[in-house]
Amino acid sequence: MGANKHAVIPGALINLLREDPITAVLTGAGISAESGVPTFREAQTGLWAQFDPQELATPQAFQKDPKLVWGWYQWRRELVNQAAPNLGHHALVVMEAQLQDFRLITQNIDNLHYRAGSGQMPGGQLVEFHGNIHRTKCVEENLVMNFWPEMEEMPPQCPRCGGLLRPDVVWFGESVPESAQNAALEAARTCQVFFSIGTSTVVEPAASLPFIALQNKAFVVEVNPEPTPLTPYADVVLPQPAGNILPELVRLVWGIELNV
Ligand code: BJW
Repeated sequence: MGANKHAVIPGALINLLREDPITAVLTGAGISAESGVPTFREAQTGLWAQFDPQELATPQAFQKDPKLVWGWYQWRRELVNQAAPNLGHHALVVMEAQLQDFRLITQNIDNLHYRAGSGQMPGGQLVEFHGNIHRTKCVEENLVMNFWPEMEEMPPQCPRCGGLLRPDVVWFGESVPESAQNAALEAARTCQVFFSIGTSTVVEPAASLPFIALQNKAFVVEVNPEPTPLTPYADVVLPQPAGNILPELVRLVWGIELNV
């Protein structure tokens, strides 16, 4: 794209979206930042400031100290319950409504895309690549639960087998569920436009998705105020907060003003 790569919303992108391309979007923690949810690598506050998230989000940490890891997720669950989807999330719902084939892959576990309304229209799809903090699963039987018994002793135990319950999320060293992996790969391979929004593009296998899209000749757009390993390769870089630039994009492409 040469010299105008960093221009704010180039006409080429606006025109391309008006042609109704097959579109895939990968989001990361940055899209929820403007909802007040700290990004994964941001310092945690208060009690949690002394812990490294990269060490807590592992099966080894849970094995060593299940109460500590459960407590961290409990704190984050409360935090996301108090948060609301922001204009960035809402703009992606508009894109899903306007585009006939739109796949949204999120690395976020906070459920904010779903709460905004994503993945709920014909032709739309929401793939939770790293799970969802509002579900738990039993470490013994992998039984997934949306509700679980509150117990004095944390973490709670599986009502069926008595095994410990853990959040139904993907930790470092664990595999992404096959169905999510397949859906994301298909989206990256078949799309004509790929957006990478608010992700550091370092955690695999999600970090490979925009590069797979590039290999398959998709037009790749990055939305992130900070550079990432994808930045030098993206066709368009929009170095701004997602909550500013995505509403502007839907306004310019479809004339839709977001007043949420
Ligand atoms: C804004 C903004 C605004 C701020 N607007 N933007 C190949 C090479 C090297 C390592 C590996 C490899 N393959 C596998 C690995 C190991 C590992 C890995 O990738 N490690 C890296 C650290 C190098 N991957 C795995 O272990 C994965 N499993 C796997 O590959 O299985 C196969 C296998 C198994 C065993 C052996 C070998 C292979 C699993 C990864 C699971 C990641 N899970 C987590 C935790 C989920 C639960 C939880 O949240 O607690 O997922 S880790 C964490 O990182 C979380 C996130 O979803 C994920 C990505 O983070 P994200 O979204 O990028 O957040 P941040 O905070 O890093 O960045 C925020 C960005 O937003 C920044 O860029 C800001 O600038 C930007 N931003 N405000 C727009 N307003």
